Amino acid sequence: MKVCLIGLPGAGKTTIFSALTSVDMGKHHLQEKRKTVPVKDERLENIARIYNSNRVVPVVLEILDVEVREEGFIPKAIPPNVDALIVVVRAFEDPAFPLPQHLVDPLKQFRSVLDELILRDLVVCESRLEKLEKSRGSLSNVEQQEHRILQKLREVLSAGTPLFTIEKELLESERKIISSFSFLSIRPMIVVLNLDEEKFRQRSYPGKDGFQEFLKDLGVAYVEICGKFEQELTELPSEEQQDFLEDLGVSEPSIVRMVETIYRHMGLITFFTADRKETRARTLRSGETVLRAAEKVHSDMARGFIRAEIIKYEDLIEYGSDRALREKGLIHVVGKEYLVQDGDIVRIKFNV
Ligand SMILES: Nc1nc2c(ncn2[C@@H]2O[C@H](COP(=O)(O)OP(=O)(O)OP(=O)(O)O)[C@@H](O)[C@H]2O)c(=O)[nH]1
Ligand SMILES: [Mg+2]
Repeated sequence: MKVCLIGLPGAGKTTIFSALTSVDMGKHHLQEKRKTVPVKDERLENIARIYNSNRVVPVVLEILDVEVREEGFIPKAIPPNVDALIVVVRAFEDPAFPLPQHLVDPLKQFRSVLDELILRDLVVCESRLEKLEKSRGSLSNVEQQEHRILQKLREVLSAGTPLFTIEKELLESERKIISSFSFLSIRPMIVVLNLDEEKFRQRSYPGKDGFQEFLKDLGVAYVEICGKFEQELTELPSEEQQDFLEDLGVSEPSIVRMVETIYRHMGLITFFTADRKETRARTLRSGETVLRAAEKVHSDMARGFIRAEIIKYEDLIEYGSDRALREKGLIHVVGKEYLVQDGDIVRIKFNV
């Protein structure tokens, strides 16, 4: 999974990147501005212990901190395969990096980033529509469909609305057609509110209620982080970090809270594959079938899918071995339509 940090210059993107990834900010400009962090999941080790796996492979989250272009708030090139956008909004004062007066309000900051995303999508949409309209008489069926969808999208964007608000209504065939445009505003969005220590401790800042309400109505997830404080913590030994976090009033580092927010917002679940060789965590969207899970493991498994065996995590922990589970009838044989649940241990039987 891949996420990209965007936001106003000086909003604290690099500070938060460093807090989330423990990349040294001083060396940040020398390093690649992308880092993968393992997604912590205690179930993984527990499963691996039972199967005596040689290798344990967590889900990884890749975080990107891309350069902002001269004007505007969004990097010129957001990689097309980014799964979600993390919009950093600033609610701290820093006389060395003042914000323009009209952008001090978090909602206005967010709105200006959102408007830029929408505008960029609109430009892409219109330029393609123009081309299609030029050859109006000789469009293929697919092009006619494309024309119809793009008109619909243009209407949404022209009203100042991001595309993610209608993403769920699209047909699979429509999604496929528009995927090549790599629209920006179609991706799930999570706001990271970057607070200074005082405001973070008070859990309050000017405009908070209105901002949260706006995001909720629009369908954007929200998480508060004390960026600078946590960035500084990453420079301490990990035993000391926990005490400082507790002093700040949080039980876990912001990376944990952010991953949780991303999972919840995107409706993601975790399933596992496990044997002697390796125990591995993988993600799926809630409501996806075991055939889709097979596809994620290996395309051959999906192609030659016969059936799957499902073990519930709690059952595995309680009974401790495949043998005991089998005796209790707790290894469930399912067909390709089975909807995978969070915590399922999935074993695909296939033949190619
Ligand atoms: N007081 C305070 N300062 C912060 C906080 N977070 C970031 N800063 C400071 O704000 C300045 C800008 O932060 P960056 O992380 O570089 O911002 P950015 O979004 O990466 O900026 P660009 O890369 O220029 O777009 C730095 O001097 C940070 O130290 C915070 O929570 N409190
Ligand atoms: Mg930066």
